[in-house]
Amino acid sequence: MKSGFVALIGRPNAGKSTLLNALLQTKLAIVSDKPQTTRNAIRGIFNDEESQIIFIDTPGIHKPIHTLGSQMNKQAYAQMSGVDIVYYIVDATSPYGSGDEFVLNLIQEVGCKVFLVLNKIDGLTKEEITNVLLQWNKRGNFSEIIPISALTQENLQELLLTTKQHLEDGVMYYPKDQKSDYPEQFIISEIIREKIIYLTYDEVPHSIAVVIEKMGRKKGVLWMSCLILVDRDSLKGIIIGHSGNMIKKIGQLSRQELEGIFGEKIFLELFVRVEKDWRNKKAKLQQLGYIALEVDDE
Ligand SMILES: Nc1nc2c(ncn2[C@@H]2O[C@H](COP(=O)(O)OP(=O)(O)OP(=O)(O)O)[C@@H](O)[C@H]2O)c(=O)[nH]1
Ligand SMILES: [Mg+2]
Repeated sequence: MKSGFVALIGRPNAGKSTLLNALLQTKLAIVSDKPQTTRNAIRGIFNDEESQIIFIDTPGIHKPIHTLGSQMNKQAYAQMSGVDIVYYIVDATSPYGSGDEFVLNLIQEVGCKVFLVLNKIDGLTKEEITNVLLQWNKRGNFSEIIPISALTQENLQELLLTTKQHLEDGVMYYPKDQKSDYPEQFIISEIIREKIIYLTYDEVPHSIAVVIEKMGRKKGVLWMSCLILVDRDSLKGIIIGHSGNMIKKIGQLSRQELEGIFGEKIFLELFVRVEKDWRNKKAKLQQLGYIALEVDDE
């Protein structure tokens, strides 16, 4: 059987997490229209009769302004080595700029095959797709260039097929029925974070973190006590909202989705706490799982 590791690399908002979910046909990573949504490397394990492919979603590479941002970049860089293929995912509808050039230069240095994945082609005409393809073809050396739409799932079978053709025969790394390797608490906190990103604007989505403090079962109801961290006093009021409206909405949307995932009734308790400047505090970032313990920042 064919097996191997594929890292999904690119700038924020290129559609990496949307692609991971589409390839796995499951929501493993949260998605939003605001950049810098993904903060961790997230593994999705694809299985079929002839292959096992471990796809690794990563945070979008960007110019960091906090320690959190530089750690997110580090996580993306770390996934570029030790994999069989890097998918370099770009938004084919947005013009080429200095951010693309920066990531492209990094990508040219990786020691494995690179597929250029031109995403969001649902927004382009055939002629525009051909033009984008020709322009990108001149910019670098890619093993394959594949236009796709992660959103409409156009050309994803082609992407999978080509990927398998490039992988070697290998072993299975995970049991066949396993789709990911993160703990339950991770997806719960991510879904709550996704709802906050959806409901808030400007700096707010970037300034929050969610921690599951306690979970349990009482009288057939799964209850979760969750803490929303904000990095300054003024944001506490925004998350709570007028007469508690915002936190109520966050709770409702999160509960709806979590009940769908867990298939049972959920009671969600949300608290907000100010943790000043948490995005620049290494110990806090470690506690929140945004810095792997073995990573040395100095
Ligand atoms: N039209 C269109 N939109 C897409 C496509 N793929 C992703 N999007 C949208 O692009 C936005 C960003 O998608 P994400 O999957 O969160 O992007 P990402 O690369 O994971 O972003 P970061 O986690 O911030 O690095 C969302 O609004 C998606 O719905 C696509 O193929 N077509
Ligand atoms: Mg993402």
